[in-house]
Amino acid sequence: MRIAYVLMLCLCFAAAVGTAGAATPRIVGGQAAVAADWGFVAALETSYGSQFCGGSVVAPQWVLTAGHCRIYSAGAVRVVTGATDLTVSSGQVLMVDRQLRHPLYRQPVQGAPRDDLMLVHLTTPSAATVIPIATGVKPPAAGTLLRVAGWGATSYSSSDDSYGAGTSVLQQTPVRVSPAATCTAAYGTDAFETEDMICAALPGKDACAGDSGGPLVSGKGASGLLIGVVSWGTGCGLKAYPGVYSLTVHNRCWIESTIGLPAAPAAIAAAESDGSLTINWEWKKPCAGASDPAGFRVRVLETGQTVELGGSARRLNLTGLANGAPLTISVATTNLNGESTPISTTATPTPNLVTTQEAIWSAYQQVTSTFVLAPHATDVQWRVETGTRLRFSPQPWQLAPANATPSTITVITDGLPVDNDLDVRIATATGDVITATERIQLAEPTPPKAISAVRLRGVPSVGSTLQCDLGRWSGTRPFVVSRQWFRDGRKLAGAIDPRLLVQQADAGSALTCRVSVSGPGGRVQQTTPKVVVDS
Ligand code: 4AZ
Repeated sequence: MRIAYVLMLCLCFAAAVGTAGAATPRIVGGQAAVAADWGFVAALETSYGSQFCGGSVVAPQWVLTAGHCRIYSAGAVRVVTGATDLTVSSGQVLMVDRQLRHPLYRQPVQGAPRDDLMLVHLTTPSAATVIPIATGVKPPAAGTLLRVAGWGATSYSSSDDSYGAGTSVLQQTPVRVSPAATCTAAYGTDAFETEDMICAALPGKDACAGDSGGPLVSGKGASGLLIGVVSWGTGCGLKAYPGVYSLTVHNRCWIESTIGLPAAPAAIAAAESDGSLTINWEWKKPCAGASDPAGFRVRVLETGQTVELGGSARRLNLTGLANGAPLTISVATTNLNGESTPISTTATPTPNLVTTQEAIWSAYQQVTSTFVLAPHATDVQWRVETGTRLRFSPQPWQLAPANATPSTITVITDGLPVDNDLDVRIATATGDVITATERIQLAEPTPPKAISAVRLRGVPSVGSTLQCDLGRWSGTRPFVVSRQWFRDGRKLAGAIDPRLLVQQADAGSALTCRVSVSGPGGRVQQTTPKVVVDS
C-alpha cells in the first residue's frame, strides 16, 4: 500500500501548474470558498508566511488541527484567522504559545496517524467565528454529505506521485462519508481505524497535501458542526482511496478539558495545627483522556492570601496564620483557560501552647512539671486533671503567672497519681478552650535504700562532738533527710542536728542516731550502731 503523507513545507501561491496524469485543479476538485461559510477556518503558517496546515477556531484562543501538523516549535508558527485569501492582509495574524497534541497521537503504520489531533493555543484571542465541535455522538453515517476546505495542493499526479501547488484562496468541496468497509478495504485494518477515523470522497474531489488539520464540517452555510480534521490518504481524488479524517466525536473529553475550564478538585480536608493549616485535596480526571491541570489555586478567603501550585500538588501547608479564628480555604483547579469552580472547607488554626514538658519528683507525693509555652500563648490557665485514679482532689483553674508567658509554667501537684500518669490540661483563658492535654509518664519511684551504713563518727567522750553520718543512699530523689539522737534507746528531745555535743549526762550511756530518708518512693529509717560514752 502506498500512503501519501506529504507535508507541503513551502507552498508557493503561484497558479497551479497542471501536472500530468490525474491532475485536477483546486483543493482537488473544489471551488473558491464562500468566506461567510468558513469564518472559523484557520491557516497555520511558518514565521515566513508559508501556509503548511489548516485548522478551525474552536474557542477564541484555541485552534483544532491535526497532530501531524506539529512540525515547528510554537514560537515558529503563526495562525491566520478571518481570511480566506492569504495574499490579502485581511483577518488576524496570531502568535502561538502551545501546541498540545492528542495524548494518544501515534503512527503504528507510517503515514496513517491515529488520534491525529492537536490543539493550538493562541497568545491572544481570535475574533473569528467559533465552530462547535461534534462530540459525544456517533460519527456521521456512511452516505452523509460533508464539506472540507483548505489551502493545500489543488492537484495530484498519480503517475509520479507528485502534488501540485497550494492556493492562496481557500478552496472548498463536498465529500461523502464512505462506508467503513470501503475505508478498510482501501487501506487495511492496520492503517484505517474505524474507531477514531472516517473516510470520505466524491469523484475527483478530495483534501490534499497542505489541507491537513483543516475542517471537515457538517451542515450548510455558516451553521456548521466540526466533524473531523483532514488527516491522511493515498494521493488525492483517487477513486480507490477516499481521504481520511480524524474524528472529533471520540475526543470530547480531551478537547473539552483542554479548551474549557478544568474539573474542580474532588475533595478537600484541612488539618489544624499551631498557626498553620495543612490542606489536602484530590483531583480526578473527569474522563480517561482529560488533560492534566496546569495547577491549583489555594485561597484563604478571610486574608485574601492566594497560593499558586503546580498540577501535581495535592497538599499545601499554610503557615503564619492567626490562631482561634475559623478560616475558609478554597482550592480551584487552573489551566490555560482559567480556573474551575472552587471547593472549600473551614478550619481553625489552633495554638499548641505546650511544646515540651518535663516532670520530676519534687518531694514525697509531689510532682513538678514544667511546660514550655508557645511564644503566642497568652492568658494561660492550668489545672491538674483529676481522674478517678488520682488521690488528690480536683484543683480549680489557676492563672499562670504573667511572666510565665511565653516561656514556662510550673505545675506542682499536691498528691500523686496512683498510676504515675499525670494529666495536665493547659487552656487559654479566652473562651476557656482546652488546647492541650499533656500526659506525663513518671517512672515508678523506688524507695530510699542505704548503700553504705549510717554510723557515728567522733570520740565518744564528754565534751567532744559526735557526728551522725548519713552514708550513701539510692532511690528516687529528691530525698528529705532528718535525724534524731537517742540515749539508751530514749529520744533526746530536740536533738535533731547532724552533730551532738556529748554531755556529762551521757557518761556511761549508749548513744545512737536514727536517720530518716523520705523520697517519692517512700520513707526509710536506719539507726547507727551504738556508741558508749566513757564514764
Ligand atoms: C497530506 O499529505 C494529505 N487525500 C492530506 C489528505 C490527503 C492526502 C494527503 C487525503 O496532508
